[in-house]
Amino acid sequence: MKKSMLATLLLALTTITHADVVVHHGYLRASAPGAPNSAGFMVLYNRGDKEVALTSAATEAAQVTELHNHVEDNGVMRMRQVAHVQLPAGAHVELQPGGYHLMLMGLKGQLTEGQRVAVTLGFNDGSTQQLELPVVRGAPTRQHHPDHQHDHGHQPPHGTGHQSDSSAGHHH
Ligand SMILES: [Cu+2]
Repeated sequence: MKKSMLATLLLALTTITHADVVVHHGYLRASAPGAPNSAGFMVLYNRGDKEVALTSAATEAAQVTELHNHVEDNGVMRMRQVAHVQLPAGAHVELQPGGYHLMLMGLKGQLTEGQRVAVTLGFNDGSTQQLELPVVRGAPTRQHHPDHQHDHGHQPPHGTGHQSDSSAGHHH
């Protein structure tokens, strides 16, 4: 009994499993001083044979934690809150910059590299999963480049293959 508890604890230090969902590569993005928000990313692997949905996330580090996605709206990526993130059976679903993410809003303190933050995930089957995510600085982010539109008036002509016409004009 004790042995299995210890094994569970040791397992918990690396990967915590519940509801057949395994979480890999989880982290929270370090925040700038005074910044109100941060985001969390991870890979969720549903190793079960039933679809599961991630329906909530919570952490003491922020007032509110929402599930967000990025959607393209007229060429501009915008964040939208989503009610759930579907995890099909056998699938890896990535929460990553520019896509699904945990949105931490109203940070109670700056998130600095090296911290570890407890995060609780909730699933649609009523189960929850406790994570302890490291805070990482300089994680890959998708930059929002200002849209640089090239002028459309100078598109190179296409399809003007020069036919070499050796008949050199029509003779009457
Ligand atoms: Cu967001």
